Amino acid sequence: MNLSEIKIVTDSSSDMLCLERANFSAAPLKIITAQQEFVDDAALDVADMVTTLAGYHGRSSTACPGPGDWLNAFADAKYVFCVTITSNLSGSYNAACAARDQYLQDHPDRQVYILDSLSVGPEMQLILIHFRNAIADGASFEEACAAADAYRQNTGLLFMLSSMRNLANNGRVKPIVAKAAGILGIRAIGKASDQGTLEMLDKSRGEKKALQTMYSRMTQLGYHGGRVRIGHCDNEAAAMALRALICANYPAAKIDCYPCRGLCSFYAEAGGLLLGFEK
Ligand code: X90
Repeated sequence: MNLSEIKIVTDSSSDMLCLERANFSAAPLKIITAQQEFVDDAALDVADMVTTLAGYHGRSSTACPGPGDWLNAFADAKYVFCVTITSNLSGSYNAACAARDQYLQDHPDRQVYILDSLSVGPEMQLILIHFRNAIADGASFEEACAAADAYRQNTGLLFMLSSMRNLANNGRVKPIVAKAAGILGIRAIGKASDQGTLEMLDKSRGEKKALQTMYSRMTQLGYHGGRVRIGHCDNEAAAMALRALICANYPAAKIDCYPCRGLCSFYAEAGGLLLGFEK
């Protein structure tokens, strides 16, 4: 199987704008206020969006890609491998499935595989990279899809948030859960549950303690030196500090840090960290 025959597709909650050595496309989510709509694509000025939203006190919400957006992303590929944000927090997966049904009706000879990541951001990136590597290593399309599906069982996502206001306002967590993260100086730490929802684990006072807690949680969950990706919302220092904690014990670990794009910045809010890792 050749990578040039395959389109690797995701939505913008993966924070990925391109994927080396692959035909790649991301269907954008949108961040919406009464005044403005931010399309989460490569052209979005994320820092400007965060500043604008910080000064805006009206209602804000998000919208997932529709089937038409997904069809645009599939373009004209013979093989499509697609990873979506968790179906338990977004309609993105359902829209992608509707797009697949349409695509296969129009082109019965093609193949489309949709994988519900039950996660977001950096864990989606790990799955996308794993699929690409499997194909590059000579797997068939079916084999690489199965490998990505199996791999997903062995990756995890932890988060650290200092505000859960946007998550609560948009019904993604109960207000009572969000309250803990609203207290000044408190960082809420949690993980993506097996059902692809937010599961709270700890409340830490101060960032330094919070990062240590994140590190011990990831080792408890089975991390032992594999690949890691850390997304941060305007908090590179925390991402670097977490990387240093991991490196101190696993000097050979492959760890990449990156700034979140629009959707993750909206929900993780300023200071937030998203940690994807191999178990
Ligand atoms: O369809 C839509 O409008 C998108 C809704 C997305 C809602 C959740 C985004 C979460 C972003 C926040 C912390 C990590 C939570 C992980 C749970 C699986 C990041």
